[in-house]
Amino acid sequence: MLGYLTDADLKDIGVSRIGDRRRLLAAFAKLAQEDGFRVATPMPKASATNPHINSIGMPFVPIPRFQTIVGVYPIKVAEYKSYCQEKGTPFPDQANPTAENHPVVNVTWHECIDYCLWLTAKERDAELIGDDQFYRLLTDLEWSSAVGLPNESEDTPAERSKQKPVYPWGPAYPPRKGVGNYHPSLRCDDYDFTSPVDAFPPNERGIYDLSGNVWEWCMDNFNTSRTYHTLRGGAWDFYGSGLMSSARNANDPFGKGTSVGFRIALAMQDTFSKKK
Ligand SMILES: [Ca+2]
Repeated sequence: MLGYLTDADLKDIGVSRIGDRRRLLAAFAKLAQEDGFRVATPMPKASATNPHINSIGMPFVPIPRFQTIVGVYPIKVAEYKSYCQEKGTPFPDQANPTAENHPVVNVTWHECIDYCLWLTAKERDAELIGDDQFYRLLTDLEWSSAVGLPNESEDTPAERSKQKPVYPWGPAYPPRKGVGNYHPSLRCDDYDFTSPVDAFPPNERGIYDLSGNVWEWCMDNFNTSRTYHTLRGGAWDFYGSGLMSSARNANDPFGKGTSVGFRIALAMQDTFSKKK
């Protein structure tokens, strides 16, 4: 289980030394500590064409190399509004024109973790997920798997950034029309700010919006200073090499931005998304 992971285990999944380990453990180590043999709860069955749909209607699909299943879309405005209403917290000012099916922005890393904890507790209470399963952000390496990158051997997201010079749409820059929502100067889409999460075709794993629209918070710290957390995917206000599949960005976990949102995953606690 998560609390007993060794440094080697954490390094294996990309959060060793760079992960906010204490926060991760405190946040998710709610697991019953009884002695004896435990049977792991099976992960929901899902495929690229037949996603698992959770209790609030979110689809999840598998990714290569990990047990984790990941959200097909970033968290939408409508979903985050429902959460804020249930929690009694104010919905963040989106600053720019948006709609219910656009990704929510202006959320801090810590607020995204709180969202994951809320959904985990909700589905555990309803006995829809086991007490060895939980929602969280994707790890940096899971995000790479989702976007189609091979295994990356560098230790930190900062060191992995832009090491593989390919874009989600192919090897050549700039993007052609209709592949994603990027900076208005590229003239490859019709959106000045965010766009609906399903405005562009999904990748071969059935995942939408990994490239462009909004940066997505990941679990991991960016580098060994442990000051900033990792962002992936580029956004509506970005162009250039920052749109590479392997590009990483970073921000203060208490910071927020009009082009920063998040995507969630359903993971196993006892292995913390150990490789298959
Ligand atoms: Ca655009």
